[in-house]
Amino acid sequence: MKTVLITGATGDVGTHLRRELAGKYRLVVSDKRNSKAQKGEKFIRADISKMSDALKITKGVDAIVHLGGYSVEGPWEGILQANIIGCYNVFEAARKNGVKRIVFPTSNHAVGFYRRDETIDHKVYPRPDGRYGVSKVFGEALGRLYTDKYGMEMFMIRIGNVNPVPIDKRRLSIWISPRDIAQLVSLGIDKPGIRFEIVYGISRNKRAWYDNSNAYRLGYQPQDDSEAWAEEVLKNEKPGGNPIAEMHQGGVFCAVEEVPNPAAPAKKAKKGKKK
Ligand code: 15L
Repeated sequence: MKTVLITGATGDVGTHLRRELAGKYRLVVSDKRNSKAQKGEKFIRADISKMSDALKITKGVDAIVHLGGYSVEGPWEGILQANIIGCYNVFEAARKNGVKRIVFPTSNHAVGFYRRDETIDHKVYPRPDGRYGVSKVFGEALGRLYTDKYGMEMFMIRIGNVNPVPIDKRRLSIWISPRDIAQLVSLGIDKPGIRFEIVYGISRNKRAWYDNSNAYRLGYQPQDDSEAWAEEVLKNEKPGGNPIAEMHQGGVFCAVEEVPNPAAPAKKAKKGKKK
């Protein structure tokens, strides 16, 4: 059984993957935030913006699923520490510890400024829709370097939105179910002969904006299609909205400076004020 490190393991995607991949791999899970190890897991608390922590967590593993980082558009300092420095530290620590295979969940926001009336494949030039998108393009470029220069094996998944069900019109095009993302991540861990690949992390959605033939070529067989929820989702959709967001695949990320960060610690209620 392979030993697989999942960074950013307490986040949304990490939580789905830990459940879906339990029993398939020996999981080493790490995060900046504390978490209880589940059955069969080993938890290591680590801040990947420190190289010493990155070296510690990547020791003795067979593959890395590098989810750790800032997961939405936001202030540069947070993105710089977590997604630029943190990503570099994890890739470099992997190289130093002899870990060859990295699955890197990049994002639809690396290409978010493509229009919704376009279908794009894995070969398009990046069009990030913010600082967060740029940090994902950095991870893709760093991966390419580590393949070409050091012979490491990189599987880049431009994830749409992982959720048990699609939550709005945009997500009908980019949704991926937990079991489909788990299948794609497993493919990235186990498929022999990978050098550097980019695939889209979406289910087999009828409304997809992506030509995901590269993923299919590598053996991905998604089980789900967002269309099953389309009627209900569209019924709840409000008309209007920001025209820039509506025109582009990245949605609101194309139009604002900050998107609420799901990983942010909950703000403490002000003294004297009742919740
Ligand atoms: C992402 O890249 C984010 O990590 C996630 O939180 C969602 O916002 C997703 O994109 C999305 O576009 O829905």
